[in-house]
Amino acid sequence: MVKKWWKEAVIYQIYPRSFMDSNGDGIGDLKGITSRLDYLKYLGVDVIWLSPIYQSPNDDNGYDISDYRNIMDEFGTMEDFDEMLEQAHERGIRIVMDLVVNHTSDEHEWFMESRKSKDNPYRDYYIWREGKEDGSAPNNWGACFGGSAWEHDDETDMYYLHLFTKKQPDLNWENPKVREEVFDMMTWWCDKGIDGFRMDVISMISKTAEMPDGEVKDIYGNPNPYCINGPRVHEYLQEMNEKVLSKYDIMTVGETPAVTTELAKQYAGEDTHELNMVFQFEHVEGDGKYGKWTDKKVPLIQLKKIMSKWQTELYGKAWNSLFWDNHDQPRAVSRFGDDSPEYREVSAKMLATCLHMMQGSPYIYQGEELGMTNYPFRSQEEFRDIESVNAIKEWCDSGVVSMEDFWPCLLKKSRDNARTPVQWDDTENAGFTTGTPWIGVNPNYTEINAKAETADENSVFHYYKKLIALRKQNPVMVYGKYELLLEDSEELFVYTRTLEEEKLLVVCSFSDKETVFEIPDEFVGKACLIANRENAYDKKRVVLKPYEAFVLR
Ligand code: TEU
Ligand code: CA
Repeated sequence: MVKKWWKEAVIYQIYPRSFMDSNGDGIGDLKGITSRLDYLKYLGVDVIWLSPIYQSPNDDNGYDISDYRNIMDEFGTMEDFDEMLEQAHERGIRIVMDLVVNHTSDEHEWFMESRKSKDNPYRDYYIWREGKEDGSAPNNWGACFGGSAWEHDDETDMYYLHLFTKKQPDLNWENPKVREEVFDMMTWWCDKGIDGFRMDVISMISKTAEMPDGEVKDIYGNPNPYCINGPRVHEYLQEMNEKVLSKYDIMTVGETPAVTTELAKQYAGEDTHELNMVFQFEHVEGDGKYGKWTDKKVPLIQLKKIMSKWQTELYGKAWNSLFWDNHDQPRAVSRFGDDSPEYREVSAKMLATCLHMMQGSPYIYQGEELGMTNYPFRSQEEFRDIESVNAIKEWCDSGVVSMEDFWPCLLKKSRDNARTPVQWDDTENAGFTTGTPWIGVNPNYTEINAKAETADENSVFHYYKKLIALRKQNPVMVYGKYELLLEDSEELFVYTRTLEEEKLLVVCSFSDKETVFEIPDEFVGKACLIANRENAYDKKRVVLKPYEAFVLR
C-alpha cells in the first residue's frame, strides 16, 4: 500500500463558532483558535479541519457562503487568518479548509446577479427551471432541511434549485464558467499556503439533466438517485484534480453522503486522480424513524457489519475517514457509549480505541477528546440549528408526530448537541467567552473541561493523546489489514490488524455489564499496548468490566 502523510495523520475538526471566543461577543473566532494551538499541539494532532470561516449570512452557520475570498466578520479578518495559518505551521499543524461549492448563499454576488433576469451573464451559474403548467414546482424533490427543493422567484417567475435551505441555491456545475470560478478560488487559497480541502457534499454537485420526480417518502419526493453520485461527478473531480489539486501537496477529503464502497473506490481510489479520501456516513445513518430522527441506538452487530465492510472492501484500493461524530452528529459518547457519570470516561476511551485502531484517517471532533456529552435541552427555544428548527415545523407543527414523541429524537440527534461551546475550564461559560455565548453551554462543564483533563493523567484527554502517539510508532495501526472476530457478539467489538510480522488484537466492550472473553492463543501473554481499565491480560480467560477496551501486540 502506498504510504502518504495524510494516511498517517490524525485530524482535529474545529467548528469555529463554538471553539474559543477572543473578544467577548459570545462567538468563537480565529484569534480564539490561534490562542489554543498549543493545546492542539500538546494533544498531538497533525491537521485541523476548519469548518467554514468565509463571509456568510449564517443561515446554516457558514455553510452558506456569500464571499469565498473574505473572512466572516464575526470570525475576524484575513490578517487574523494569515496569523493563524502561520502559527499553526510553526507548530507543525496543517490546516484544511471547508470547501462548500455545491451551493452558495443567496446573498453571493453571483446569485444576486443570476436572479435579476433570464439573460443575465450569471443566470446559468445556478439551476433555474420553469414551474409546471399549474405553476407548481418543476418536480417533487424535497430539500434536506425541509420543504420543497425549489423556490419560486418572483423577479423572473421561475424556480431555482436548493438541496439545502432556500438561502443555499445550488450551483450549476454543468456550466464550465462555474467550474473555472471554483477552481480559481481554490487555487487562490492553495497559493496562500493552506494544506487541503474538506469538500462539502461533493457527491451532490452533478444532477441528472432530466430531473424526474423522486419516489415519495413522506411529503416530498426523494431527489437522491438524481442528484447524488450524479452522471458527471467523477468527470468534474478529475478536472478539479488536474487543474488544481495535483499541483499541490495537499489533503482532500470528500464529504460523500450516500456513497457506496464501490463508488468510494472511484472517488478516493489509489490511482483514480480524484480525492484522497471519502467521509461517509453509513455507520451513523439509517437508524431513523422520522427521516433522520430517532431516539434508538444502532445495535452493535449492525454497526460492526457496516464498519467492517468499509474496512475490508477499501483495503489496498481506497482510503476512508474514521469518525464517530462531527458538527452534524450528536456527541459520540452519548450516542455510541454511555454518558452516565459512572461510565462516561471509560466508554469514551473505549470508543476512541475502537476507532483509532481501524484503518483510515481518524477525525477528532472538538471536545470529543474531553468526552463532551449531548446537551440537556429543556425547551424548543434552545435550538439554534436550522435543521432542528425546521424539523419541528415539518414533523410536529404539521401534526405528523406529536411533540411528545418527537422530543426524545431531538434530544438524541439535534446537530446542536455538537455545537455547544468547547469546555475549557470551570469558570463561567466554561472559559469559552466572557460575554453571552451564542448557544447554551453544557452545565456539566464544571466537571468536564480541558483544564481538569490536561492536569489528570487518567483523563479521556490523555487517553486520546496516547492513541495519537501510538499511531506514530505503530505503522500497523495505519497500514495493517483488518479482520473482524466474534461477528455475532452483541457486546464485543473485536478485530485484528496485521502488517507483515506485526499483529494487533483490539477488544472493545460496548456493554454496561461484565463480559467473558477468551483471548486467542496467539495473543495470550502478549504485551498490552493500551487499555482503559486495570486488568490482567496474560491468561486466556478474561472477565471484562463494562466498556473495557484493550489492545495486545
Ligand atoms: O452536510 C451534508 C449532509 O449530508 C447533511 O445533510 C447531514 O446529513 C445532516 O446535517 C445530518 O443531520 C454538510 C455540512 O456538513 C452541513 O453542516 C451543512 O448543513 C450541509 O452540508 C449543507 O452545506
Ligand atoms: Ca468572538
